[in-house]
Amino acid sequence: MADLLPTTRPVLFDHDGGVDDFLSLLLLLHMPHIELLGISITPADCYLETALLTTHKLLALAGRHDVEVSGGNYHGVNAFPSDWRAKPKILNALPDLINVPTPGAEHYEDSTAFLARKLRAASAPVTVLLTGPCSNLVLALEHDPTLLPKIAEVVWMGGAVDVIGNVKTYHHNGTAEWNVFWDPQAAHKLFRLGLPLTLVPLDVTNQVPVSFDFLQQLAHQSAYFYSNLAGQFWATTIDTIPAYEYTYFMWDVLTTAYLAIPEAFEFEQVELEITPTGASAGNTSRLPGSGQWVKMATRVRQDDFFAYLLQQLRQAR
Ligand code: AGV
Ligand code: CA
Repeated sequence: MADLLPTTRPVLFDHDGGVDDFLSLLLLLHMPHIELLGISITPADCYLETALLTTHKLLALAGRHDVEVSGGNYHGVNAFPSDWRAKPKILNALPDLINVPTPGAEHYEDSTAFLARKLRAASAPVTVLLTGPCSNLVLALEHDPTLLPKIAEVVWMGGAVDVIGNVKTYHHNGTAEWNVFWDPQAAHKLFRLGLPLTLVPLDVTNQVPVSFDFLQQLAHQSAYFYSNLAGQFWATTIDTIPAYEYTYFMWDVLTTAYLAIPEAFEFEQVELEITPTGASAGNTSRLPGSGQWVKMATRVRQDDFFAYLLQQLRQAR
């Protein structure tokens, strides 16, 4: 009976090459109800060449050569710190990844053109998962607004609504989250497109820091290939602890898990706007009456989330 078959959900994934972006990719590749239509990369919290390589290596390990990958050439107005961008290169040197062959990373389709092509070709509305800045998507939609109805939902790790931001730099008041701050104008535009938008902001990601306790639990099951690999990935983030402002959180991993365990979250429908310029550029603030309606995640049941991660990472390669 066809109507009893599990339905798959088509997803386009745009990430920006950070360690937790790749942990998100690991999760996504093992979600049975997700049909991954393609991957685009934003050169924000990474250097593009490195991120292309890691993406191809993880797809190769999962036997998913069918998933197409593209690279973004657009750079936002506020670059990420170079130290952060360089950091994920270490992933390609890990023993489990270093010898995984990849296609030459020098030939890639531009991510904006790629997203437009994939949306145009989609036979059903697509969920777009963004774990970096939103520029690639906004550029694609600006260029061809007829693609708007092709989007079922945009799920974005971004923003800091009722909590302080994580941008600490000159000429800024600290109210913004980095994915929004990289290209505040693009975010401002995204929030005027009227798309169904689910936001996973710092308000909720602050509830899931990468902790030694979790990493110990994960290590107890490191006989599983992906538990071991994920443990190695997370271990590279531990030097950002304990300085509070630089604690590494499961920002993108939590956002990706929303696709599988939405019931572990609490949401609030809010009207938001984005400050496009100035000392609070990238701030996501409430604007009752005339903002963009957003489904904003406000809380997550930590135990359910961590249990889900441990369960998924027990899958055999
Ligand atoms: O602001 C969170 C976003 C997430 O998409 N990124 C990291 C995650 O991939 C930026 C970021 C904030 N603090 C950071 C970040 C840190 N200490 N190191 C690297 N990136
Ligand atoms: Ca990211």
